[in-house]
Order: sequence, then structure tokens, then C-alpha cells
Amino acid sequence: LQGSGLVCGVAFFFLLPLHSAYGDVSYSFPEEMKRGSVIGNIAKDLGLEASRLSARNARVDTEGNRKRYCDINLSTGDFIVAERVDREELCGEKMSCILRFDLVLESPLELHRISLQIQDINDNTPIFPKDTIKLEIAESAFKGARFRVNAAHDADIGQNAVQSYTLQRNDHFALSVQTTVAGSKYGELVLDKELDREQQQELKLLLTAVDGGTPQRSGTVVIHVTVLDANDNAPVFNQAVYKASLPENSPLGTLVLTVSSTDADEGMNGEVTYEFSRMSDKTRKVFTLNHVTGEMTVAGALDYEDESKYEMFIEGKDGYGLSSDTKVIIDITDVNDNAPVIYLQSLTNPIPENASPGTEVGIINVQDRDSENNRQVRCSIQQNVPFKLVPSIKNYYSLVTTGELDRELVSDYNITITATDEGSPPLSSSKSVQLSVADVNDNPPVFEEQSYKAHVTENNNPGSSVCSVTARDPDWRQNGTVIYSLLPGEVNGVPVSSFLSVNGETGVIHAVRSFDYEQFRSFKVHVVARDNGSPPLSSNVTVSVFITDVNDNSPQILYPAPEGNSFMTELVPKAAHGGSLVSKVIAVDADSGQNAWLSYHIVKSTDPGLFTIALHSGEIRTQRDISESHSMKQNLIVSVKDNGQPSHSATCTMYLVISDNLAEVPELKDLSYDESNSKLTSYLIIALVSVSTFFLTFIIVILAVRFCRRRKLLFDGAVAIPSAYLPPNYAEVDGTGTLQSTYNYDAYLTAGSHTSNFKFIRSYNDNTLMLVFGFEL
Ligand SMILES: *[C@@H]1O[C@H](CO)[C@@H](O)[C@H](O)[C@H]1NC(C)=O
Ligand SMILES: *[C@@H]1O[C@H](CO)[C@@H](O)[C@H](O)[C@H]1NC(C)=O
Ligand SMILES: *[C@@H]1O[C@H](CO)[C@@H](O)[C@H](O)[C@H]1NC(C)=O
Ligand SMILES: CC(=O)N[C@H]1CO[C@H](CO)[C@@H](O)[C@@H]1O
Repeated sequence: LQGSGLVCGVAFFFLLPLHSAYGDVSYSFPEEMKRGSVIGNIAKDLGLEASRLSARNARVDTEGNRKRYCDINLSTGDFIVAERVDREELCGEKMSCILRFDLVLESPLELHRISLQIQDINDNTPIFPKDTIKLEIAESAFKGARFRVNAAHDADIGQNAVQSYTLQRNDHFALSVQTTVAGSKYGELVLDKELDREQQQELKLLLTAVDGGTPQRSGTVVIHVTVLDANDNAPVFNQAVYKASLPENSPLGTLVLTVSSTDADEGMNGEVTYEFSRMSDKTRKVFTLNHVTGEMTVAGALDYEDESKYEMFIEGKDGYGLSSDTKVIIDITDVNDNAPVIYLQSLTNPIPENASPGTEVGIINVQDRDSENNRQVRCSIQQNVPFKLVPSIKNYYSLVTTGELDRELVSDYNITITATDEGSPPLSSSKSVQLSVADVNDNPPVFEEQSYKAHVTENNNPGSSVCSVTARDPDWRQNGTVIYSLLPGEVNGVPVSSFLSVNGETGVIHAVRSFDYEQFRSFKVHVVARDNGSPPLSSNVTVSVFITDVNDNSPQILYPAPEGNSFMTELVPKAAHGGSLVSKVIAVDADSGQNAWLSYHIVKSTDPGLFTIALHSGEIRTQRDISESHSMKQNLIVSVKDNGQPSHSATCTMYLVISDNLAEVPELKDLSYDESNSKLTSYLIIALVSVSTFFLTFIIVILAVRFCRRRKLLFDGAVAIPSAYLPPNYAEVDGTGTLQSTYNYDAYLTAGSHTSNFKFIRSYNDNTLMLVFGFEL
């Protein structure tokens, strides 16, 4: 029952007074005293005899199996500390901590209660639950925000427990110490100045808790403040303006530049993505931007000539949409990618061949779309042409001639203009210009020969060709078209045109009439070759016509006179000896050469053998002596023959009278002379009359035709009279006997030879030739 009473005594500890009246004793003693420390003297306090304690077997009992914290010195009666007493262990946070003992004495049994109040000493320091306190505070926290810090714990109680806290000096936080309802104290960090994660990402604050004991004890903890990011920073580009220079024609995918920005924030707040903000559509097609890396690459064709500078803005945006932008300027540098282009602005084509050196033929413009050196263009043409390029203003060049042109040598030029720029590598282009040289009539026709000789046998057919002349003119078309004509002139007082005609186109020279070698043997004409240019150029050549003889004339016997006209008689002396010259036959032949080489023969004679005739001289000689037996009248028929092929001959009769006296000769008369004379006169009269009549008729016809034409004009005669139509240079000659107008035709020797000086009309009878000279009606 006592034991349980002691246990219960703990429960109503507060109710009991320390010094109870039942012989009990109370002590108060600090904890943690050394073993053997004397708490008090029980023997004295209880009034017991110390010497008897041992005898009475005094002992201190504790309840249960609790440790024996205290004991009694039996020899002195002192109540002493037997074991270390730790108040905190025994009583924790209880304000009152009382240990109860029983002092048991035997013989007689005596029981005394001893209560020992353990006094707290400041033997514990304030302790924070963890070594470090981690606090995460958003940087966006406002001033005044409070953050509670776990309280420090001190096992001691009362004044020895945590009394206050102190915070290490810092910029941002102040400490406010709070007391709970239970009375314990804790600290609160009060944000005194806003945090900036970007400035200071974490803070370490030393918080010290102190108790109220003496000596004072303290415990510290490190408050680790991590400043949490708030998206309070926009991305910031490293450069305000990015500049890059890029050659044109850079391949797709070429990296242009990389923009980068930093965002002081972290996490999503600091994750920057890039995109184009302000840019033209054109620019948009040419560049792409990697949203994550900020690499800008070429995505389209870059053409310096199209656009030499690109400007755009790139926006950098963080995860929560804060953004900023930067300007990007990209300069495209020129690459020599455009060949020069040659424009032919004007061209004089064809150029007349007489253009003087230095004549401007064309204007050329050269353009190169590149810039600077790449657009510096040099222009040239090939060497071997008489042209050059003269630089003019800007990129203009004049194409001028450098020398004389001669169409007859070179009529076409292929001028290749080459333009090369000064880029590296240089580009060039060329253009071919066709130039023709226009003809100028600068070449007179030139005869192939210095002079021409023609041989014509006489009695030729009118219209037969005599020879032909050819002249060449290297000029073009009409400037080189040669027309032949005869130079007017006279041969023996007769116009040359009555002898020859020339075909204006072919140069074939025709005889207009039959020539007679016996009339003239040669003549000269001048043939003019004239071109058709304007003005025309001409040259002339001499054509010598030699008429060759034909045996067309019979020998003509001059003596003796032809038969019938006179009876010439030669007297032969009777005494003539053989070999004496009797007479001579004289004959001539109009032909020449062999054709006129005459031989004489006696064809028939009265007394053959009496006379001989010299073969070539025609001298008639006696062969024998004349004798009486010979007949007085001797007739010789002499034939005179030329040597032509075939030969012609004439005969005559030589009357010889062998007599010494002329009176002996009978019947010598001459009648025919007068008769023929009067006949000739009457023929002449008739001829005169007919010519006069013809002439008169002719005049009348001309007048009539003229009159008719005028009437036609006046009265607008609708009736065409085909027969009255006459070609301008053609004269129809009325049939008045001499001309056969019934069947005449225009005997142009060559078709279309209107350029011939004359025409002739051939009558039905092929042998008669009429020449009609230029009567213009
Ligand atoms: C000029 O050039 C053209 C084509 O380039 C060619 O057909 C012609 O034969 C050339 N002419 C000359 C005279 O070289
Ligand atoms: C002939 O030459 C003249 C100048 O003398 C020129 O005007 C004309 O065009 C030339 N004719 C031809 C067909 O070339
Ligand atoms: C004929 O040619 C010569 C030189 O060849 C020239 O002197 C003369 O004037 C020319 N005659 C005519 C009529 O053209
Ligand atoms: C057991 C014990 O502590 N005895 C002590 C009691 O007191 C005397 C005198 O002070 C000591 O000598 C003993 O040793």
C-alpha cells in the first residue's frame, strides 16, 4: 500500500506542501550534481540519531525499479546524490520535478517520506530541428511577407528555455519573434527588401536562438533561402543590332548569323524562342529562323541585283511571353553573276561603201547588273574588220568605220562585239552584228580586152554577128549591169550605125549590112559599155573591123572595051616578026590578092598559033612571022580569069587587022554611043520624077498622121486604130514601089534590143535591106 501511495503521490504532487508535518522531509536540489553531493542531513532534519541509523538498517527506497538517485550515508546521516540526476530526462518539460523517496528504519519500523525537488539548471542549449532550414521564396514576394522559421527547442524549462532569437544582419530580412499560445517562441523572417533572383539566387542567414539561463546558451541554424524565379525578366539580346554580310547566291541552308539572347529568368521563364517579327514578305521568303537556336539560315535565292540589304526584327520570347526584339541587318555582297548584256541601240545597215572612215554605224549599249568592279565592262570587237568601238558617254559605244569599205571586196561583215566585265572570274558575252555594205556605183565597166579585132568576109548576111565584146562591172545590180552601145561616128561619111549594131545586153556586134571589101577594107568603131548606175559610169573600147575579101568580082576588061560598046581594032603590021608585041589586054579585078590575080588565055583565035598571050601580063605577041597567007582579019577571044575560088572570068574579043594602012580597014563605025547616051538621059528623068513624087507623098502622109493624132486628142476619140499605131521609133513606109510594106516585119536582131541605135526592116525579098533612121513621129 505504501508503494502505490508513492506512485500516486506523483499525481497530486502540486497539492502537497513541501514540508509536511508527518516527519517528512523535502529538499530542493539542482540537477546534475556530482555523486556524493550532500543534499541535506536527514538524521538531523528528522531528528534521528545518526549513530543508530546503521543499526536500525536505515535505507532509502525508491518506487519501482527506478534508479536510486539518492542514498543516505549511514555514518553521517547525509542525504547524498547517488547517481546523476537529469531533470530533463526525468521530467521533460514539466515545470515541477519531484523525486520521492522513502526512508525506512527498522526496529522499530519507521517510514519517513523524503521528496526531492529537482531544480533545472541551464544545461541544454537551444536546438533547431535541422541543421539548416531551407526556405524557398519567390522573388516576386512583396515586402512585408513573413516566413515562419521552425522554432528552436531547449530541453530546459522556464527561463532556461528559448527566450529569443537573433538573425544575422542581412539586406533582405528582418526577424520578428512570435510567441505561441503555449508560450514557446519562434521566429518569422520578414521580407524587408524585395528579392531578386537574378541578383542573388540564394541567401544563407544565421539564426541564433538564445535561452535565458546563466550562462546563456544559444543554438544556431542556417536558413538557406532559395530565391525562386519569377518571370520578371524579358530576354535580352546580346546585341542591339545584328549585322551580317553575305554573298549573293549563297546556297540554301547557309548560316547567316545566330541571334542569341539571355533571359535572366530560369526554367520556362528563361527559355527563349525566336521568331521574326517585322519583316517584308520578300524577306520572309529568303530567310528562316530556327526558333530554338536563333540560327538564321538562307532559305531562298539571294540576288544582290534584286535586293542588296535586308532588315528585319527578331523577337525573342520566353516561356511566359515576355519578349524583346532586335534588329538584324543583312548586307548582300555582290558576286559577279551577271554577264554584261549588249544592246544594239541603232544600226545603219547597210552602210554605203563610200562611207568615209570614222562614220558612225551603230550605237551599242552595254549593261551589267552587278555592281562596282563587277559592272565595269570592257567592250571590244575582233581585229580584222575595218570597224572599231569608240567609247562614248557611260556605257555607250559607237561603232565606227576605220577604213574605206569596198563592197566589191567584202560585202558583209560579221562583227562580233565582246563585252567582258572586271569581276573575278570575269564574265563576258558577245553579240554578232551583221553589216552589209551597200553598193555605190564606183566601178566603171571594164572591157576584157584593150581593143577588139573582128574579121568579116564581105558579102556577109546583114544581121550576122561580127564579134562580141564583154565588159565587167563588179558593182551590184544596176550599178553593175553593163549596157553596150556604139559611139556615134562616121565611116567614110556614113554613120557607123549603118554598119554595125551592138546588142545592148550581150555585147554581140552584128553587121547591119553586107560589107563590100572593094568599098572599104576596114573601119573602126567605138563601143561604149555603160552601167546602169546613177550617174552611170562608162568606158569605151575600139573595135577594128577588117573585111576580108571574097572573090565576088569578075575580072573587068578595060581594054579592049567590052563587046558591043566599041569595036576596037588593032593594026598589026604585015611585016611583024614573030614575038613582036601586037596589043595588050588590060583587065582589072576589084578583088584583091589571089582573087585579083589575073591570068589571060586565048580561048579562040582565027588562026590558032599565030598569036600568044602572056599568061599574066596580057600582052599579045605574034608567035610567028606574019605572012601573006594569013587572013587580014584576025579575031582573038581572050578569057581573063582570076585566081579566086571559085574563079571568075571575063572574055573579050580582040579584033586584029593585019594591015599597014588603016584605010584598008572597012566598016569602022561607032553608033551605039549616042543612042545609049539619050537612053541614059530619059532614065534619069524618070528617076527624078519618081523620087520627087515619093517625097511629096511622104510629106503628105506625115502631115496627115500628125493631124489625125491631134484630132484624136481633141475629140477623145474612143476608136483605136490599130493600123495607125506605130512604135515611136518605127516608120512605116507607104508602099510606093520601092519598099515592100505589105510584108515587112520588125527584124530586131535580138529580142528586146531597144537600145540598139537602129532597126531594120527586112522586106519579103531577103536581099533588099532598108534602113530606117530615127524618124520620131
Ligand atoms: C556570220 O555569222 C553567221 C552566224 O553567226 C554565219 O551564219 C555567217 O556565215 C557568218 N558570215 C560570215 C561572213 O562570216
Ligand atoms: C547603185 O549606186 C548608187 C550610188 O551610186 C546607190 O544609191 C544605189 O543604191 C546603188 N544600187 C544598188 C542596187 O545597190
Ligand atoms: C573613150 O575612152 C577614152 C579613154 O579610154 C576617153 O578619153 C574618152 O573620153 C572616151 N570617150 C567617150 C566618148 O567616152
Ligand atoms: C558509505 C559512505 O559514504 N560512508 C561515509 C560516511 O561519512 C563518513 C564521514 O564523513 C565517511 O568517512 C564515510 O566514508
